[in-house]
Amino acid sequence: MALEPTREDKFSFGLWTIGWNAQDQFGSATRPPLDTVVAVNKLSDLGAYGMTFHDDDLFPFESTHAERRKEIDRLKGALDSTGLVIPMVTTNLFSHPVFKDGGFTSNDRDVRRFAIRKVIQNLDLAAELGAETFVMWGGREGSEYDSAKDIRGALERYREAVNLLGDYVTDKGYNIRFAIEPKPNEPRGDILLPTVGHALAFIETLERPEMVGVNPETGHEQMAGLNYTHGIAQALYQGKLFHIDLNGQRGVKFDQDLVFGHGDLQNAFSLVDLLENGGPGGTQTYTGPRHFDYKPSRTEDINGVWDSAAANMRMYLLLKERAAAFRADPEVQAALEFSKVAEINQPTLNAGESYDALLADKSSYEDFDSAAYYDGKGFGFVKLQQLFLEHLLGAR
Ligand code: GLT
Ligand code: MN
Ligand code: MN
Repeated sequence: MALEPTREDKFSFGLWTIGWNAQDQFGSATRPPLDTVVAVNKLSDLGAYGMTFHDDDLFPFESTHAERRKEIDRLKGALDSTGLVIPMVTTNLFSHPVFKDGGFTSNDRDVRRFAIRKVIQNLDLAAELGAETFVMWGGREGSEYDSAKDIRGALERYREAVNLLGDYVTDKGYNIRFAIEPKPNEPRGDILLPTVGHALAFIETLERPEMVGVNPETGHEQMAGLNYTHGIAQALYQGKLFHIDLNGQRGVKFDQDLVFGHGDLQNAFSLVDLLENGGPGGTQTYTGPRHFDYKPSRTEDINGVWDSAAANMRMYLLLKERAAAFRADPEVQAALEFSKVAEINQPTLNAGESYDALLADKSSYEDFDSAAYYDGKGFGFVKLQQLFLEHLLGAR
């Protein structure tokens, strides 16, 4: 299997990732700004198929129409000459001081109206560039102090905003779907819709739930101590995996945005196996962009930036190769069989069986040998996990 990324792999990067100049809360930039055209050309050379951006990544906040147009046209020229595409666009509702208490859910109504206008303008740009996914990461939607935010009111305003944007996209006939990106905290003390589960529940309250899905980020779920692969599996199960942000995170701490696979490698392996193989006897479960939302570490110069961009894609392809080998190994297949992994897909009741029939089935209860499960009927999960790790390590 090829480890050289191609367009068919559908790898994409945020302009804000490779373009991050490494300024953080404790220190100034260690790298100069990256020009958009240079970014597009280099991503194309590395084998990526797409780039994504926030409005403010492309042109400064409150740019004039002419300034915006100049940057949009420069981007379009680079896209035309490379064949790179813009699969997703998102709006910056978090950097400018006006959004210090959020955009859609700021306590200040004027700010909320301004935020919706900013997003509508950016939706027009997304449509112009052919983006089919519009991400909403509400990093400033939240609070530090419970006394300062009426959470039910804030959720209602969030809902109002997303409903309105759904109206706009529908009326304009844009081919765009929304993807909410959860995060538990940072920059706010507590962020609204903190996990995949919260977002999925919120989506069901919307007027057009079919237009809205999730964009889960590896590190964001792991910051909350959650299993990212489980979150992605549930999003897939509910038909809501509209986009994905891949990166690396090592445990419950600040958002590290490491290269994909440079954090919890086991979880990265199970994730790629899920996306590419869909479990035993399955097939690819997600066909959208494999989008990397990472930050090239502050220690790196521009060469390190491009090395790290390439590393994301190579990690994904290595894990994909290892996952294919894992699935093809007859010993793994025997271990999966022994562990009854596929049996979870068998309905618990027979076709057409009612609870009356279950109650009448003595083998299910009266004659069932529960004692056999004491020092017997082991599931063999540890043996299976060892095989999983040996494949991950390239030992098989
Ligand atoms: C910001 C955040 C990311 C989001 C981006 C989309 S912006 O960098 O940390 O997780 O995906 O708004
Ligand atoms: Mn992050
Ligand atoms: Mn992200």
